[in-house]
Amino acid sequence: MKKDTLDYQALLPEVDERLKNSCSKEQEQLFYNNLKEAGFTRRDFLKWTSMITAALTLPPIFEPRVAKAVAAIAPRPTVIWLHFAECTGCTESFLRTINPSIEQVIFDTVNLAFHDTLMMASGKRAEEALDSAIAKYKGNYILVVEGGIPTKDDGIYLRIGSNAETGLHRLKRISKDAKYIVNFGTCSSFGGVQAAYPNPTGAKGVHDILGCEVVNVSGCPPNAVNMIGTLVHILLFDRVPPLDLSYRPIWAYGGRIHDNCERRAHFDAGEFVQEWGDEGAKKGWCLYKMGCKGPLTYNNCPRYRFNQGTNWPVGAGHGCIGCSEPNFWDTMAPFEEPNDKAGIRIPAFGGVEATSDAIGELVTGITIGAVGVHAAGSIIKAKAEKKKKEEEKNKNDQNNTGENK
Ligand code: FSX
Ligand code: SF4
Ligand code: F3S
Repeated sequence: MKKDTLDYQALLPEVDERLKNSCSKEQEQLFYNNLKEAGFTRRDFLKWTSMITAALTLPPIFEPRVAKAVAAIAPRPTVIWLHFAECTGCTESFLRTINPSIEQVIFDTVNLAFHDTLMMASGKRAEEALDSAIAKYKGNYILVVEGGIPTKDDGIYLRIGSNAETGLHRLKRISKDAKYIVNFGTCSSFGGVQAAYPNPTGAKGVHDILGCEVVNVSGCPPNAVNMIGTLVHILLFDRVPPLDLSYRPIWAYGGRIHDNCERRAHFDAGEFVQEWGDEGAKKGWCLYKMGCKGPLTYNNCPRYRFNQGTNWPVGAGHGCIGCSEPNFWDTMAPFEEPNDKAGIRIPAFGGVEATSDAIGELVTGITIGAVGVHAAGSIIKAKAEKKKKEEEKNKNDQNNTGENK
């Protein structure tokens, strides 16, 4: 059953027992050798361990345990990674980096029994490898799913492998004996681009088809930290992390983009980019008016970013398009216009709260000019009144003096 909390402190003895019984010195040695070969020191690994422990919102007492689990648990978890209707961007996001990443080194040490894109074998040999992995690790493998699954007309719009098996049949057959089902990407989580209106192939996400517990590591693509962190959680606790209503790990998707965005101060100050390449864009102002869906999107992109932490969409100058939300192709479009139906109140220039329609007028020169003229007019009027009062007072004083004479 889906859980939205876990008492990690109470799980500590269980974790220790598990590590005591399932770690191997040989495996640990092998792991550190692999790290070294990839150019990382133990210190690099410990820094990474602190990062991932914090990302998983675990207390620091778990840091050495995370390190131990990642390096030494044996046998390594078996992963069967299937592809359906998608662009393979999720695999790319995870594995295609200029230099090897620690995530890759860790992934190299899992028992990857099947991966359409990465494996050497093809055709019948690949299918045989898949069948033998399912038989050998029955009930014990982690099924990673990438891509949406066409369901219309019994799934005939996606056929895979030398037996031309439909994606729908393949998912049902292989998920049956999986211990965990982890969906990498918005396509396997919620259907993705192929499920966008009018969804001609009836594409769906895995949970909508199977109805059982899954973990949705959504994003188009998700970042590597969210993918590896979810696997690390399963490795350490032998259970899935607490999940939100959309089956996404709360540790990764519990925070809103908008609340962690580096441009947020500009939003609060009412400083918005008005058109691509304008002064505001050069100054890194908020992209809300250029369609940023950060206020509607839950993900940790501002913190962990992509391409080994280099950058993320908003950092690169485009708004968030809400790629980790269910049905974002339909609900978040048009991507370069604000979604006024969401009823988000945004601050106007100078931080005064206004509706997003009103701000359009407020930040134009005409309205600012009008406010300016009004303000200037008030000051002149006040000064004139003050002067008039002073003149009247002087006149009265003079009259009084004359009378006294
Ligand atoms: Fe979908 Fe992944 Fe978007 Fe692409 O495979 S989540 S289209 S980045 O690659 O599934
Ligand atoms: Fe950042 Fe977008 Fe929010 Fe602006 S609207 S602060 S760019 S997330
Ligand atoms: Fe996607 Fe928005 Fe992050 S578009 S990658 S959720 S910044």
